[in-house]
Amino acid sequence: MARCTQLPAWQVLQEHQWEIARQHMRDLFSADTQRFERYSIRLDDLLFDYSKNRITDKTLEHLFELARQVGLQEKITAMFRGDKINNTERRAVLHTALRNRSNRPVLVDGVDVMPGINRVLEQMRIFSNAIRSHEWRGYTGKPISDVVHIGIGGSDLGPKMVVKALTPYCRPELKVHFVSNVDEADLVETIKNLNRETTLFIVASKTFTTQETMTNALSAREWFMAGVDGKEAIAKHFVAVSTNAEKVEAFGIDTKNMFEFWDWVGGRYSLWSAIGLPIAVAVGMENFELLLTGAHKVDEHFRTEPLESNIPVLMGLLGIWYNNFFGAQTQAILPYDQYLDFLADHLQQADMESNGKSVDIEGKRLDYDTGPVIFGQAGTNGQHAFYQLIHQGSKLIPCDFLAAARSHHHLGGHHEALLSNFIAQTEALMRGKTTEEAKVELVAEGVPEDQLDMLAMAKTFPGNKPSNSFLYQSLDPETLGVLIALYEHKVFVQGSVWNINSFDQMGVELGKQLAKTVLKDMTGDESVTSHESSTNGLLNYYKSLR
Ligand code: G6Q
Repeated sequence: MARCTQLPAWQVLQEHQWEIARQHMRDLFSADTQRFERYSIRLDDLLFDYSKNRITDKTLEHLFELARQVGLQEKITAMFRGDKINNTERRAVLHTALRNRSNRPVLVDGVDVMPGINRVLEQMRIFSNAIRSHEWRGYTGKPISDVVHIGIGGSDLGPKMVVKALTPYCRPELKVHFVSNVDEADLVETIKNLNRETTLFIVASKTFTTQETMTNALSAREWFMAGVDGKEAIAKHFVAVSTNAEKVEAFGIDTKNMFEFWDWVGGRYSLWSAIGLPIAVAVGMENFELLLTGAHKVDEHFRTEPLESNIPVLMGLLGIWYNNFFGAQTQAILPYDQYLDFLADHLQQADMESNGKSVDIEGKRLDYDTGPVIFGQAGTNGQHAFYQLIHQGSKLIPCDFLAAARSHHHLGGHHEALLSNFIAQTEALMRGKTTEEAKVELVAEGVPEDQLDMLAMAKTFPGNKPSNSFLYQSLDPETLGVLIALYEHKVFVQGSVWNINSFDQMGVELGKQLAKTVLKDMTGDESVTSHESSTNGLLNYYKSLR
């Protein structure tokens, strides 16, 4: 297949970029009073406003043509159909089947995966109901008050983000904690005030071999057993989520307390599987299913909507426009919602692990930019930190703003202040402030003539900074499902254009491998000489200090 950069649409976009680079969005808005209406899409109550982008009808036409030339529609069909598009691991990619509320059969190697998915969903329902109704009791007969989810990466970030996002749907008497870092401080600080009799651990690991998770799980088991008589108690306090029954059993967890998932669920796409068990426990299975419903709605939209009105397609193509034609290296995720505090962390993994690749699906080295650096923070905090660089720095940073029209709380004034900041920021980034406008303000403030030019330059904002806005009624489980799935498919669109495998993670595997070798070298007191001088030096200095 031809490289995306060799395609006619790519060449056209390169020439078109010269034209657009000279135009200011301020003028595009003045020239077209219908710009917002034309460049925004509704998906039920969610509004996706992409009008504050450096685009014209021509840009969109060329971007859609690029999508057609890379065969995006066929690639979407192949993913939903269960083709083994994760070619390096020879796996299908079917997180969409996990939330397939239509229950339409989905075949992998000729076998429908839906009955298995429904069976695990039922197991999750029974378990989460039992914990929440106090039917499930600890070894001394007390109900569970604290659930500690032990996992890392894809087995941690998704559920952690969702549980935080849905805090208003949680019960104060049932706390869900997350431990991921192998740094003992994480586990120690989490369990230090917990009661063994009322604590339940979920050990979540696709492979059940990950160093961090297994180290934490073993220490958690030790902590638990230190105060308990008899190994049978473990069955009431440890459950596992994994694809590896053998290892789960070897750890000492009864496989009847194991929740299965499958190799066609990538870690960073696994919150919809049993990896989402802490979500079901925290907010109830009905709310977990609403989360699935929201994601399924986006799946149907992504699968069937024409390119021109397809939100993830637009998100992906706009990202490509800045990444590959304007040289933007980053993207900011800016939810104006404290409950979405971990959204940027989750999307950072989803995007950077998926599209942080330098070879195409045929194993050929790429000569163009792929995935952006994703970062972000809940608004308004970022405004008092890194927004300065977005407004006046030398880098182009496309931003995504997200907010709910309604808050879960009713303290007067807060929500209006929050949303006014969101909307004002998108306007300021787009409009900027000319030197002339800055001068007029300074003169009105009585600034002396000799400082006028210098200050006016410092207070000039170039504007023309692109942003997307997502505005919806409230952050409920279904809406959250919608938002996450939109971003998952945006990542897919970009990976499809770049012709990379968005579903393996060799960089993560490397880390897992290296840590084992170095761990071996750390034991004993003898000097290490098997690495280059810096690694030897670090190991030997560590040995001298410990
Ligand atoms: C995600 C990655 C990675 C993975 C963790 C945990 O897509 O594969 O982040 O989720 O390394 O792996 P386990 O679930 O196997 O412990």
